[in-house]
Amino acid sequence: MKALLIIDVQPDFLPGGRLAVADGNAVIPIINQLQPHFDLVVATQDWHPAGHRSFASSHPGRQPFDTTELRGLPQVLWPDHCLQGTPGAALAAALDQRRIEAIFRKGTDPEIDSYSGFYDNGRLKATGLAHYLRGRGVADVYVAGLAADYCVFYTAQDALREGFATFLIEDATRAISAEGFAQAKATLRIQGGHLLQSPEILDAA
Ligand code: VGL
Ligand code: ZN
Repeated sequence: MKALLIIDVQPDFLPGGRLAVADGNAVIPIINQLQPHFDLVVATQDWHPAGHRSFASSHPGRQPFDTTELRGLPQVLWPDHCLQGTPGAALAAALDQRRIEAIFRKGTDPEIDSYSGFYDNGRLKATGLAHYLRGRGVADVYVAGLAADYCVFYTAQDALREGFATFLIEDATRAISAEGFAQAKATLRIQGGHLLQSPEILDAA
């Protein structure tokens, strides 16, 4: 069984949003076209409480995109984004939600960031996604969405660690930093992940 994981396709990560990823809208029609080619489609939502420790606004004197440490882990300080229940945290209106069977929310613990759809950054708590996928007989996990160098990358890395054959669909993601994504791709290759383009799925027999 093949699953498509749609990561954080939320207005706050799209142009005009609070943590906009350049050209982020481009992933939506590709993801919509991809969905019927999978046995299972799952989405994640970044879903932060007000005052989350990953927000620069929670650290007096610090600016968005400064770096610091949180619980001993390196942490980028982000603009406030994806506040629980706000329009910026919804799934994007243009995303076809009909085939999405489950939505996993992350970043809900105010004290720790959570890039991966599987675990928080300290791997202290699981979201339940790995068990869910195994329970549905999934062996192959394809990852798409935003942002390529953060939540998509961390999700793909955890999928590998959890023993899934893992594929990152390059044209179905966009990055905050091009260098960050180049590094992420190199890391995934070393760890046994696969990189591919959507036509390889769409044009397959
Ligand atoms: C993300 C930064 C902060 C993402 C989420 O979805 O890639 N990036 N929170
Ligand atoms: Zn976040």
